[in-house]
Amino acid sequence: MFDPKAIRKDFPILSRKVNGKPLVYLDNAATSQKPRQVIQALVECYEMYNANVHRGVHTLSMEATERMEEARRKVAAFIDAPDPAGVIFVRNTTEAVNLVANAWATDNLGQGDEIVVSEVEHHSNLVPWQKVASQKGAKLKLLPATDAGMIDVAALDVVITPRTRLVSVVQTSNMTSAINPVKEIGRRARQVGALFMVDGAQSVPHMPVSVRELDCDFLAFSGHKMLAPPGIGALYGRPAILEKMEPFLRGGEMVREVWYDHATWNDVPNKFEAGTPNFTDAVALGAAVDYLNALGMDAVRQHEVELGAYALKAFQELEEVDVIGPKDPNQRGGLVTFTAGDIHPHDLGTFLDHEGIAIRTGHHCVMPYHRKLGLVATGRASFYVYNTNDEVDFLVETLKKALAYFNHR
Ligand code: C6P
Repeated sequence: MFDPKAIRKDFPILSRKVNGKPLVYLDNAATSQKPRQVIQALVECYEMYNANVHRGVHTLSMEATERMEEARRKVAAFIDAPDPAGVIFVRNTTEAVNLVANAWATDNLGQGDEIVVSEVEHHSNLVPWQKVASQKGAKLKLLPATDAGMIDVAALDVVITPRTRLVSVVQTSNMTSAINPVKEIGRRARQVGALFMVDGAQSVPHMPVSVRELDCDFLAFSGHKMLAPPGIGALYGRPAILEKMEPFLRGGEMVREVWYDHATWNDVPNKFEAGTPNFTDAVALGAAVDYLNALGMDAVRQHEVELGAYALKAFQELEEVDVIGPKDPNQRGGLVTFTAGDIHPHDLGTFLDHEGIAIRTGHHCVMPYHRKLGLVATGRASFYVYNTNDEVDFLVETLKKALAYFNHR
């Protein structure tokens, strides 16, 4: 049985106090906390088999290499990738998008070609495309969102055209919480012969995601949002496409043979992992995958749907508070973004922090869509496997106090 109260015991940080109050950590969309099992995997790396990978004939190096490759196989299985060679370890989602922008788009886009993203994208899936578009004379187009903050399928045929070469969209929005109709978007991309990329930063940690089912060419995600350390993430790429791409970064490890004036490339995925990789954190990501698999991703998703539904209902008690995004908890990820009349979210965030509650306030790196809604900042509570209804109750009760305080100053 999925029991968040039992799960909490695996997370040492959750028993600390903040400002003299028990920590209520509701900033999981920014980064998640880490269970003992992941921390222990890191400690074991450094205590038992720390060495450079893919470079030594000595035992430690071979053990470290095997552990990293085992982690790659775990990550591949987690996203249902047919071949672990399609999993490239990167620092985070941002680096994954930049890899595709620099190693695929710069070589494959020309004047008048189109890159399609949506208007709810995180800056990571927008700013890299702005650069390639301006370099190559390509056009950056936006899929609009519905009033509920979900990418509007009605616009697919208009925005995605035979000139479109790449479509890259976020699966679960870190602002509106909407789970976008990515399969349909991918189908339309394929219809016009475009590649299809998915930003899975907020979906892969929270629900079953299958690259086979999505039929995507690229999927990007970050380890730190799924119980692993920061500085490790993955880009899945369809191996046949990765084979044809030029490397992103050049140097050691990504080469097969080097002469003074030229070089040939290593196999995929090593071709895209220049320099010494962050293998200890890759191993810890493997441990995080083990932990999530033991919980079961269907159960993780179910827990967040229930918690989200509970939070949406509880937020209705808060008079001035407006929740952004779909009303149906089944169409949302486990995060609730909100405004509270004229009260600045930073003031609310500071008030909550005094009570030990961590939420995120600001534009959440989704500045253009905030601007489109006429907002400068919002508050956001985001949930994960260890959060409970009691914490939602405490959040709502504290928000009530905050609203009373700021409205009667
Ligand atoms: N969103 C948030 O608080 P990185 O920083 O590279 O690990 O992930 C970038 C990223 C890309 N796409 C989406 C949908 C995201 O939510 C994020 C990270 C965090 O919302 C930090 S800004």
